[in-house]
Amino acid sequence: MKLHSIETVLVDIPTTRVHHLSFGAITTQNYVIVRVRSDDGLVGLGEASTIGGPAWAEESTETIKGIIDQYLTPHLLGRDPRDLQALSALMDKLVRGNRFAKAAVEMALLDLSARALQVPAHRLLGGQVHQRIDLAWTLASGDTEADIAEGEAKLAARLHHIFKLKIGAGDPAADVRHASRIAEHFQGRATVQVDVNQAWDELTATRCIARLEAAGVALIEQPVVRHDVAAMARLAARFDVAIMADEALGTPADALNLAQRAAADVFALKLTKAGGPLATMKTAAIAEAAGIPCYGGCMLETSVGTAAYLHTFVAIAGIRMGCELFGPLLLKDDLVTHPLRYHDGAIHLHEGHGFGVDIDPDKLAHYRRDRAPRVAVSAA
Ligand code: MUC
Ligand code: MG
Repeated sequence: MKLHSIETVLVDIPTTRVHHLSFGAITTQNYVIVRVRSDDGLVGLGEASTIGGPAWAEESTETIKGIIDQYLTPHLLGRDPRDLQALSALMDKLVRGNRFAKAAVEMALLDLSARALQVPAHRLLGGQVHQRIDLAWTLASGDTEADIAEGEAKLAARLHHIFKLKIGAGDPAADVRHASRIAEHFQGRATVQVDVNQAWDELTATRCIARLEAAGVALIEQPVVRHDVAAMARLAARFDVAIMADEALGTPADALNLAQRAAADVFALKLTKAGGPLATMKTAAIAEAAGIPCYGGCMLETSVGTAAYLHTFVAIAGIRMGCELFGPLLLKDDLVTHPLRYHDGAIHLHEGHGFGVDIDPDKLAHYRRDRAPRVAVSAA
């Protein structure tokens, strides 16, 4: 079997509401959809999702597409897509960094390989250890009472019992009041955690985390800038509340560094920031060796990327802190013929070969950027 073509399509899909993060507010999510085809006509799907363009990490959908088209595709065509390890190593040799781009391609190669072998993608990663994964929802409307109402609706629908709040955009004291009010409101009925997305310095983090911990917040995600591993280690040592590494944890080498320095109690895994499913599995192995539990993070993927993440996460025993694969639920529309199933506070695996999802051609035609230009990000 040989790789015949690699197609990259830029897609923009509006969100159901404004999503506020420490660095901006999102009304539209941006994607690169990767479609690889083999010489015998099979198709594999991958996706790179960015939040706020290059505001969360360095890559934007435009750079991802450029890297794939210009620097990866010419070297991958003609190769056997089932040589996942070899092609992953080749991509690392050809392109330094740009892990979102490589992840999207590797996802598509994995999907294609699994379809060729007529097995679910998780089989190629060692098989499924989780039947379901608890599913967090992110409350980020920018308004405390609106967040509480949204959380109540999610609880009533039995969709979620873990809520993540996005804070760090404004006055830290106001953020603490906002998060404390929500944590106290849902106490005993839902778990509340916060994602600061690198917004605080260590002093601010020390003061705020003490108050968040007292209010019952269960987990603090990426409180300080990603390179300040020393500050994360001091915070992790100082507080009982779990400190989770997100932006600080990209590669398996980052995982090793964080583990050796005891700089995080929990690792947030994401296929894109790691560089693909294989690097995510390596990161999870380091976490397991270090006794660090993992959380299944997301970048607000469509059902394409979400299915890729899910097939990887169900194969990782160390995912014990739930996941946030709710991207499709925050989008006004999706790209696949059969969206993923959500119920009883969890996301459930699709049956089928590969990732088990197929592109709906009408949806792709409607949302692809070269047919319908859309605004990417609005300022906070
Ligand atoms: C992040 O930093 O975890 C995923 C969902 C969300 O609301 O933000 C993210 C990215
Ligand atoms: Mg995060």
